Amino acid sequence: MQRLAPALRQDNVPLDLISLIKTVLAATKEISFRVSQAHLGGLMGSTLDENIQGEVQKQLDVVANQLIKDVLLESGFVKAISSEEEDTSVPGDENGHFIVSFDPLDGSSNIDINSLIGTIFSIHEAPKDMAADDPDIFKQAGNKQVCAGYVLYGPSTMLVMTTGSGTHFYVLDRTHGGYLLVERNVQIPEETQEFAINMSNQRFWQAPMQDYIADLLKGDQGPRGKNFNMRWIAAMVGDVHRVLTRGGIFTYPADNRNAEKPYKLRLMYEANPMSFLIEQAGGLSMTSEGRIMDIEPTSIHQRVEVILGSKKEVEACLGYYK
Ligand code: FBP
Repeated sequence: MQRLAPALRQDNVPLDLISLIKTVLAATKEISFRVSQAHLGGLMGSTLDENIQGEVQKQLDVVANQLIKDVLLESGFVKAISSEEEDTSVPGDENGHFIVSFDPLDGSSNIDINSLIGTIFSIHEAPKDMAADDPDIFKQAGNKQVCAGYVLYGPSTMLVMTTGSGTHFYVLDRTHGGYLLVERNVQIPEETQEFAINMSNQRFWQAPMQDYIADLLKGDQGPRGKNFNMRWIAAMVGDVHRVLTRGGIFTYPADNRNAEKPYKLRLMYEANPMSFLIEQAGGLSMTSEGRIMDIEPTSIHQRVEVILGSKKEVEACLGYYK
């Protein structure tokens, strides 16, 4: 099996980006170990602090954030970082060629139940004409990402990544401590009979989503003429990995629980990187109004609606919004 660096060189990835990717992944190997030992190391449960999103931080959120932040800021490759666990963007090296947005541990509510969690990252080139401490340095659309990926901490630790030449699967080989390529250019089936949504929010959804899901639940007795199964891992990394592996539709739609906050998932370090991976695997990743990666960001923690997965099923869902 091919190791990471030769696999990236085969995709003509520039050497400085390969070095940055290896830097991010070095931190994920440490996180993978800490996650597996969390109970033994007293790292379960929450801290007393909240992040800027108003979420109580888990101890592992803080540990993972610090590990990634430290290796990136001392690498020399990074002009600035933005993280789910950092209130503002953090300046790095003025000569850094890249900026990195990341969710250190996605699916935090799964930590205490020993379920699937992961690290999500998104890399853009750093604007040369902006200072490292300029908060607008991250106002770049997802369609300008040069790399995106996630590491899933599950039965095996898996890396799923794209640099614009397809979406590839890697597994962390614990014998030599490196990621090995296990599947190149994964392709999402266009059709599916599997959907993922948090059904407990149903009464808060907009009418088109209510109608779309109602027709899925009618199965072969309804207008879709086939039965659909439901899955919800409550960690985007897990639900998206299932979609990349066997197809499906994953959505966190707008809802009216809180008029100030109609959306749940964050654009910069959840929706954009997942969209790059999904599109590179032949799927679609949209809001009910357009392509997620064409959204011009306004803030590093902004939230968006997400409807992604098997091409024909996402199109079917969007048909209800017309
Ligand atoms: P964080 O855990 O990083 O805050 O991410 C948000 C998230 O956990 C997603 O990974 C997941 O898809 C969603 O929230 C689950 O939402 P809910 O709690 O409504 O099931």
